[in-house]
Amino acid sequence: MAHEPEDPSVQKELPRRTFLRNATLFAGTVAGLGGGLELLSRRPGAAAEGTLPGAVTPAARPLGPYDVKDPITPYAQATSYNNFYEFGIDKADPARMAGSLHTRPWTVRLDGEVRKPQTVDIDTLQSWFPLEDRIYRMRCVEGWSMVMPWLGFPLAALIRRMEPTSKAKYVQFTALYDPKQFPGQRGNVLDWPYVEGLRLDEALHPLAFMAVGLQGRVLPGQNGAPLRLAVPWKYGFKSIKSVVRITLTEKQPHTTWSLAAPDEYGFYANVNPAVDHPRWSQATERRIGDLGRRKTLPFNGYADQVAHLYTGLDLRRNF
Ligand SMILES: Nc1nc2c(c(=O)[nH]1)N[C@H]1C(S)=C(S)[C@@H](COP(=O)(O)O)O[C@H]1N2
Ligand SMILES: [Mo]
Repeated sequence: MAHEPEDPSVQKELPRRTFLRNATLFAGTVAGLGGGLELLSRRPGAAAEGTLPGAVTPAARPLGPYDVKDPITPYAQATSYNNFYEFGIDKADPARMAGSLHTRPWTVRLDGEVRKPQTVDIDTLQSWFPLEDRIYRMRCVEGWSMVMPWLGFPLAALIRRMEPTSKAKYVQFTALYDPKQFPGQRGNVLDWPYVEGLRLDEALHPLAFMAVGLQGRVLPGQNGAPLRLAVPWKYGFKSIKSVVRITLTEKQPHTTWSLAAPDEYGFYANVNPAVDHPRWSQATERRIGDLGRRKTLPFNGYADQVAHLYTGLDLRRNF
């Protein structure tokens, strides 16, 4: 199984996608999540509970150093056009199926090369950090992109709290494995559970973020509730959803897409318009909501902030 190119000119037999088909389904998913109002009310400048649907427009606050100025992708589109293969391979499957995912109670295992391995409840984990807003670009390897207003905390804050040993060089993330909740896991379209990884210095970069909310609301199931990674300078598949385990490792961890197709998806997966996917160009992308295509930027436009992490690394070989 592989990603599909987004540009219909690449594979003409692909059906045209309808983006708004399931736009009305997200409301039930959001309302059903426990802990959500508490989470939102702890957020500085959060909207009152009553305004939950259509709440805080992140653009209404001053932009911070980690925000992009691009117009944000409408919530209805960001929550109805998704890749989340645990729910199915169609872009509409996650929104349609997300009601089967129960995100409370939920625990996250923090282990590996750390001083004190532990299993922590998601609400406790969230309470460790002040929640921040981040407006990030998200560029899928298939050639489409969105602008996502996340709510969450820097991954670095969590890793510091885990107290890495001197052997820790990488971070491995594991998503939930539960075929009862994830219909896609009843088949073997990918090896389950979905796993991802970062080098420790990448994970400690201030842009690497753990999201628990989207556009001022509790993260919907289809976007990776209750906890998902957001690494905006890498292709979207690195940003693993519905995380249950974070493990510090000495060796480079396995990652789902590079196991599935090692010649197509590398460990680094930095957005790079100069390195084409074997089956399509990565030079351009379509911003969801736009008609035309735009140029893809090196490191998804975050080169000034992250390029230094890769000095001396051949980005063609380490794609
Ligand atoms: N657990 C899990 N995480 C995942 C995926 C997945 O199939 N399973 N898909 C990835 C891909 S390919 C992309 S593009 C993004 C999409 O995130 P979004 O739906 O919130 O835009 O999630 C990533 N995280
Ligand atoms: Mo993707």
